[in-house]
Amino acid sequence: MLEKRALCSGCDIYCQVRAEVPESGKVGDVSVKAIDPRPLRANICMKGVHAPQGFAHPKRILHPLKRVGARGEGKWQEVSWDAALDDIAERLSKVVARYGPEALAVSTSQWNTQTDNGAGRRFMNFLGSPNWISGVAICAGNTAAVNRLVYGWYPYPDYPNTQCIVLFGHNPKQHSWTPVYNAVRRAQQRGAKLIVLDPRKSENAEQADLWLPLKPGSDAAMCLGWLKVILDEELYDKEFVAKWTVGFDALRERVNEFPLERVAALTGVPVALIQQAARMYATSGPAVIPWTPITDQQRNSTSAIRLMCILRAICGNLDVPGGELLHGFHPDIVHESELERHDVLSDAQKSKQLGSTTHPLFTYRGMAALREPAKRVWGYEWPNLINGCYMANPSATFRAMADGDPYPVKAFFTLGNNTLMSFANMQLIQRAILNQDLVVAVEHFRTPTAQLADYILPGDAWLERNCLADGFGWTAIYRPSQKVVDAPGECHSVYDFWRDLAVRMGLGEHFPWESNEAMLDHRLNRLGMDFATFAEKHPYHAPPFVHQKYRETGFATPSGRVELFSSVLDDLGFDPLPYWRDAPPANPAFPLTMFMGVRDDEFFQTGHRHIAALRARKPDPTMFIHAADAANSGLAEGDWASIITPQGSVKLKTSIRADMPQGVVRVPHGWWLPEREEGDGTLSGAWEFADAQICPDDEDHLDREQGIPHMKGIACRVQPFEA
Ligand SMILES: Nc1nc2c(c(=O)[nH]1)N[C@H]1C(S)=C(S)[C@@H](COP(=O)(O)OP(=O)(O)OC[C@H]3O[C@@H](n4cnc5c(=O)[nH]c(N)nc54)[C@H](O)[C@@H]3O)O[C@H]1N2
Ligand SMILES: Nc1nc2c(c(=O)[nH]1)N[C@H]1C(S)=C(S)[C@@H](COP(=O)(O)OP(=O)(O)OC[C@H]3O[C@@H](n4cnc5c(=O)[nH]c(N)nc54)[C@H](O)[C@@H]3O)O[C@H]1N2
Ligand code: SF4
Ligand SMILES: [Mo]
Repeated sequence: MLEKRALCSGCDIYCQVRAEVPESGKVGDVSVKAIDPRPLRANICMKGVHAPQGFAHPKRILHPLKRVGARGEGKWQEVSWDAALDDIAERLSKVVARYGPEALAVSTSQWNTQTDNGAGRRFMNFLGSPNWISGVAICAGNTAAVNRLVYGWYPYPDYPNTQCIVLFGHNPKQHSWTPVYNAVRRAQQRGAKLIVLDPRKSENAEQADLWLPLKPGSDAAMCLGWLKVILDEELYDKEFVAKWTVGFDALRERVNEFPLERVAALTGVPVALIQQAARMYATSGPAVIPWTPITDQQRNSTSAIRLMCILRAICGNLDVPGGELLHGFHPDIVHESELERHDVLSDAQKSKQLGSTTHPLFTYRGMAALREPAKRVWGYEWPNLINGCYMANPSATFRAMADGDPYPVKAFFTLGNNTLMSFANMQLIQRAILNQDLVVAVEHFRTPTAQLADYILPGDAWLERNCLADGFGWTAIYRPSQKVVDAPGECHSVYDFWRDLAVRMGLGEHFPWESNEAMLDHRLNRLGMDFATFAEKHPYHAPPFVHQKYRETGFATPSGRVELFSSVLDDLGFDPLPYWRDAPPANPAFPLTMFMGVRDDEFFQTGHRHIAALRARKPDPTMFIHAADAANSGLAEGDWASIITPQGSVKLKTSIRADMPQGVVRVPHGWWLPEREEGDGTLSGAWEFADAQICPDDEDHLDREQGIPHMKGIACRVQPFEA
């Protein structure tokens, strides 16, 4: 049986798997297996194994659909790919002529479509629109941007050599981010320490050397506490601090505002445990603080992420074996940042990027001071790590779409992103989409977002395309994914979408690569190989790794050092030091606190609920609650409940759990019912179950610098559901 090596994009960790090519040539007959089946080396989860059934589902869209009824009514007509793109180009041209190119906004997932190759941003840059948003605004992309402020790149943990791992909430499981789960377990088997900070006794907390049950949303305060211990007890790397940092004295002064008693009150964790953990991190290294989505989604996000950067740096963990490594670019492979061509978008258009004035951190304006340093150290001005460095602000973009403020946005493309349900304030997002002259979704299914579109274009799937992946620009390690079967019907790659549209918009000269494969060949030409040869020969390809490169080049920050005191934030008018910002005053009408999270093993985000074998394991959306809170709210196990915030309410089933602390409720992300027919006004259940309708995005719930929503600790109340 012929086998191919593919990268599963069922989630954003991209396991490399084996796929047997079926005689039928049909995706539903592909068998997907782990490359190395040994325990703790089998990088595969049930979503990878069941992916073929998902792609062969009868509801998959195989031909472009044009809306013929009202938005959301569920009336569609099949049209050809060419007819759809001709009409889209004509209507986009009208929007651009009337309102300017900035009236196009795009939202993508960026990881699940795999074949972007920088083409989306390239299209927008040549067209003239800065208004690109993505799920990466609240997942890893924003972390990457904040890390660049501190030391100029986003470091990657050296799991095989580390002696201590700190998980701030992050909770990889056997069926959630399996390779990271395996890497953490193997490090523990070697004797590495594990510290877990989580309000809940999570799966990782159960296996940790230390568990700190902090209050939701208090991670930044906890980091300030750790710094207090580490500075007071002189546990930091003095030589590194003296030679390679700026702002240490100012940082010390700020940290002194956080005596441990204050930190204990803010976090709910006893002083002795804070001390023990800080000492363990600082003394049992080399240590890693792997990326965590938890602090990507908090009111104090920028501070929390910077504080983790500062801990890494001053404890001597940057770019050393067993610590966290600054990869830089692969010198011989054309990276996506280069293909995106941020240089061609004029300064005037860049300055129109939505959110630039209010929450600028990851916008063009926020990142501008890092251009020259990036060029100096990494040889290129525009490193777009995790695609997160030059984004518009999502909330500002939805406001412009809905209300024309500060200017109208009238065309919206969503690619591999269930936009309606994937940010905060779903009420606003629906208004925003309904107010558009043109909405295009590139999708597999008629998701709640796609149901509001004018066109749904059928996307190909990971078993049906070739791709080249480098951890979204995070690492210099490239891995190929080989196409196993042909895409069915008229399913196309997102590269095809951008290129075919560019040609129709008069931008064809900027897309000389006629197919995704031609683009991949171009990206590899400096290696002297085409994609097919590369994919046969190299399960992965990486340049030799050099540690502590900063000794030669300095760091890619304005000062060339690790900026404990951020010159960039200072120039933008923000507090240049990490700080703590309290939650809004308590409201007795909302006595509990909820967080979004604890990913369902069976599904990735808003997807996968159409796959029968997975859905059978988890048929309903479920909230976790402590027994006493359930009893006080009149709820028993299995009861349907309403979870209500000032923003809205959702319906979830009650699960009484011993791992939940009293006062805290877990809300699952991304529920809708793909089996429910369209047109009943609920968008297939999204308006009953999707968490985005209870997440607010007012200023109290947005991080100041980035403007991303607080999802870890929102005041709520819970009551039995009444129809
Ligand atoms: N309210 C709220 N918002 C959130 C979160 C939350 O917890 N609450 N979580 C955030 C986080 S951590 C993340 S990572 C993001 C994730 O946001 P997204 O990356 O948008 O993830 P999904 O919800 O899986 O939506 C992906 C969509 O792409 C489609 N799709 C899958 N594969 C392909 C493909 O190969 N081609 C095409 N064309 N389409 C494909 C799927 O059918 C699905 O509808 O959401 C963020 N947004
Ligand atoms: N099966 C499956 N796997 C997935 C995904 C999926 O949808 N399904 N999604 C993938 C994606 S995109 C992401 S981003 C990751 C997310 O996965 P994780 O990184 O594991 O994050 P969550 O599952 O959201 O929450 C993890 C823990 O955070 C704790 N927590 C809640 N609030 C706080 C807080 O304020 N501070 C701290 N320190 N802890 C808190 C929760 O109790 C929970 O145990 O999972 C990835 N893996
Ligand atoms: S963890 Fe599962 S869904 Fe994610 S890439 Fe691996 S096999 Fe695919
Ligand atoms: Mo995520």
